[in-house]
Amino acid sequence: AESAPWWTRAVVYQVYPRSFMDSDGDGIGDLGGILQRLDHLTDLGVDVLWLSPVYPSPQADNGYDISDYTDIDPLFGSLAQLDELIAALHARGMKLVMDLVVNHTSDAHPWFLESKSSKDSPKRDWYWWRPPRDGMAAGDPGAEPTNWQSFFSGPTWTLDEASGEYYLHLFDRRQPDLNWENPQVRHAVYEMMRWWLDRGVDGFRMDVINMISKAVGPAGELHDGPPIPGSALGSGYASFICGPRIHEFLQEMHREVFAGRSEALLTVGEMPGVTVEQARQFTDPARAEVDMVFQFEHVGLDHGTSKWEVHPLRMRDLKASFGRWQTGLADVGWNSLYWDNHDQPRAVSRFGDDSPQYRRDSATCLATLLHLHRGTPYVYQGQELGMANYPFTSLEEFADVESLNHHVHAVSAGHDPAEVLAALRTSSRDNARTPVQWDASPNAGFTTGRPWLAVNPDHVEWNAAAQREDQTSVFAHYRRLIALRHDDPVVALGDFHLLVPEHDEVYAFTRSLAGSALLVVCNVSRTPHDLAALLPESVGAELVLGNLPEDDTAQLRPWEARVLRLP
Ligand code: ISL
Repeated sequence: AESAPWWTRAVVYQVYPRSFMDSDGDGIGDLGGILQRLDHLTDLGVDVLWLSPVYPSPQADNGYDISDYTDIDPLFGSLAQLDELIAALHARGMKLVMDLVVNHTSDAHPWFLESKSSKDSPKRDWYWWRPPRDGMAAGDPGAEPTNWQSFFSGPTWTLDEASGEYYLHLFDRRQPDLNWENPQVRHAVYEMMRWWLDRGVDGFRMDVINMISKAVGPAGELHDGPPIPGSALGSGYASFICGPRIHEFLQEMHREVFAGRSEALLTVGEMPGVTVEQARQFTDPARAEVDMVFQFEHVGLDHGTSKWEVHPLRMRDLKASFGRWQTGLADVGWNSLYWDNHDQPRAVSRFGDDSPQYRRDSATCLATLLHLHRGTPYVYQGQELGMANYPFTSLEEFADVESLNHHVHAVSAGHDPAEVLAALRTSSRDNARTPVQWDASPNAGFTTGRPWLAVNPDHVEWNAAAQREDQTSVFAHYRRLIALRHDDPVVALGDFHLLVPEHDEVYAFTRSLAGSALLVVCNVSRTPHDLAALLPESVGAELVLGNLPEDDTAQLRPWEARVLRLP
């Protein structure tokens, strides 16, 4: 156990800077604000801060569209403040992981401006430029080089009128994809990464890193994907999710950037669509690629044909999915564990029960369930306070490019605007992006100005100031879960074994290591369950951590979670 990497015992806290804390009254969170709130992280006990992008950016996708990789956007502060943050975190025994967004840049990045300037530009080949489809004229409907649909609606190709060619963007048109086939691109990225590590950062969260390799033929051919039902477009997944050179690129990156210093670092690759088998390869230490990946299977279980059509999560599906990931990465590789991030609606509203009666209990129950799995847990800002989805009522309240693009496309395709709005309300990423609720004052202590996105009105009750004083709060429960991982090697490293896989309302498993074992039981429903009948081994076991006041009955109360030590 002593020889296991440090991040097997660590908990990561994600800061989405624009919504964390505003120090200068412009309504947008900033580095100064993070520096003011470091005690919150220390008190919670987290080990690593992952900072979403703070680089210069036109902010088309809130910083995931970068126009300069080696500076800080004045909106957020300065390089000097970033240095201050690194030093302050290190002084508190925490590490800083930066977001690395290198599948694409902003269309305002000098590389793209140069690439776009002419077909003969030395940087033309740094991005994916293609002529219209054979026999078609630039701008004709369907003349795009492939039929791929963008993650943010519409085609993945935008025409540049001046050259008559299209450029590729898997996301918004203001996020052109870099061409990783070009070694100059790769080496420019590696140089930038070394520059940040030399500055003191402790690793990277790599944005959609499994999309950097595209399936491209010897003459530059790209291929249409299967049509998407009800759309003129197709899915390009087979061409860009874990493409043919992905392992080669990550291994090269490791050699060029991390070699010799990887042990102190944390690298996590964000990988939509990754399978367990692929993740096992990505995270096999012997292959030297990344430490762990963010997989998406569990956050897709409640999706219909798209993320905009959701149904309630079936607990058996979650168990089967988590179970396969736990087993698949048991002897080789490592899991990351998350419910929430800046792209997902709030878990307490989505998988829990955010009614007044059960909000606290379901938030702490879901937290216990996740944190007791084997893997590195990630806490997204506000999750530790039980922050919930926002009560959106009109389109004007949304800011997210994905939501706004979806609305335009869905309405122009003939969908009922009221239904599109209802889908945004449930599934929009803006649910996760409302400002952190520090206290009960008018802007929740987030800003003295006008917040860029509305503060949730529930902040008068749900806020950090109230919870820090309260030993029964969501915050206090997270603190105990994090301490437990630090203190108990069974939590960090124990083998996982799923129990009662078919049960719809009780999620149970054991963790065991060197003769020591924990039993974790979570009632993910409003119905009480007879624990002794369901899991007789629980009778008489010592309670290590629970989310409700201790009682000696064998009734598992609504949304109750217990961590028990087996004799
Ligand atoms: O958010 C999603 C689903 O609603 C995903 O499709 C998301 O776009 C995908 O997980 C990739 O996310 C990352 O890259 C995007 C950026 O918008 C996200 O914020 C980021 O986490 C493009 O850089």
